[in-house]
Amino acid sequence: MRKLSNILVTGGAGFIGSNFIRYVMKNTDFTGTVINVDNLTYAGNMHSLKDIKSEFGDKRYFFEKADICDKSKIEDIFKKYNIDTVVHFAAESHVDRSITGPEAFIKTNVFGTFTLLEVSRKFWGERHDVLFHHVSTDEVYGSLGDTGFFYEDTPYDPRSPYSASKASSDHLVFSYFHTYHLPVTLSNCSNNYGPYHFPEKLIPLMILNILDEKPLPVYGDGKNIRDWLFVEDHNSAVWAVINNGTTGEKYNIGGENEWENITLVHYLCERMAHFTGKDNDYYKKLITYVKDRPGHDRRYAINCDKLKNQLGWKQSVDFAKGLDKTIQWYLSNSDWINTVKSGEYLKWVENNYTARG
Ligand code: NAD
Ligand code: TDX
Repeated sequence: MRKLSNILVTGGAGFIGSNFIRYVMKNTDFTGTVINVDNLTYAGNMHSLKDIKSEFGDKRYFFEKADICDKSKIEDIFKKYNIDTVVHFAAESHVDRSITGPEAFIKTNVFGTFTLLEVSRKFWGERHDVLFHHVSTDEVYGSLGDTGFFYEDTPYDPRSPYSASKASSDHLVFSYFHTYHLPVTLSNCSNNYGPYHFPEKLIPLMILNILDEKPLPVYGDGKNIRDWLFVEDHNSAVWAVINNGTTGEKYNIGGENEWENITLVHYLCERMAHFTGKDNDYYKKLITYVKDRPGHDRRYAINCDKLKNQLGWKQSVDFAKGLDKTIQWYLSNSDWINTVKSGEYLKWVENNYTARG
């Protein structure tokens, strides 16, 4: 087990990063300090960490507003907090946005990761008791047909500017391991869902549109398949890797839980009807097929035996429970929803769906 003291979490105001900080502070025996570095793009939300700030703020939890591309600011943060661990979540994360505006993805996901690697290398020198953990995605492996799984040694075949930028960052991370012996680990995870998920992504978008009785846009024929994992289970896996993973290695993380989009949307409509006291099929009339996402990957499916066998990880929340928990969270957190809706989100949805027709 590694000794982690001062963990720099990038992108900690985003969906998975904020859940990670909550998981580490509340569900583990970690006694050190977390420094959240985030430049608060449209996807960053300080409201997602209100409870953490009031319980641990300025004692064991610190926030620094900074762009990961800003080398001198990141250097200052490394010095100020004597960082020994980096858990790198910060990214532009939405495939649709990468299609309409790829530049930000190259900047943050490629150049930002490079900047963090450079600062880590310089600050840590030859140290072995430090770690750079890079959080990546299963999308780097490309698209599957009806059968098969992504394994850790599946060749990379990214199809969208988003997945290409994540693939580039993965390669950079391993290049720093091989060239400079920087201690690194990497994880490639499938689709997450859960509380604090920004409502441009399928599940929270559908939940909020159902609440407003707005159309539920399903891309193409609705038969694309994703593997869904509750966000806390992703974070327990990242925690297992940074504590016990082998440097220079990558670990797949997945839910072993494949759903066709249209089947998932039907199920979501039924669960929402259950919670809002409507007839089972009431919300299904909102389902609207729209133009497909260009280059839409057909199927993702992850094999995560390495993580399970080598690090003893297992998921703790099955999909039915996790989805109900998620719906209930959105139903009881209208303050959070309102902060999100007052920002850039609404503008983007309007433009995006007008464009898609
Ligand atoms: P998100 O979009 O919800 O959050 C990203 C966060 O990064 C935001 O708080 C944003 O403000 C911050 N950020 C963006 N650019 C930055 C910059 N230049 N400097 C500093 N901060 C910046 O994303 P997420 O869904 O939480 O994803 C987190 C990570 O997990 C990403 O690396 C993503 O590729 C990966 N991932 C996500 C999923 C998923 O299903 N969401 C699955 C697998 C892997
Ligand atoms: O309105 C929608 N209608 C629809 O049919 C949206 C937003 C999505 N979809 C489809 C596209 C995908 O097949 O649903 C599926 C899931 O879409 P997203 O939620 O946008 O996720 P995806 O593109 O699969 O990528 C996600 O998982 C991997 C995250 O956004 C990435 O950051 C992560 O790396």
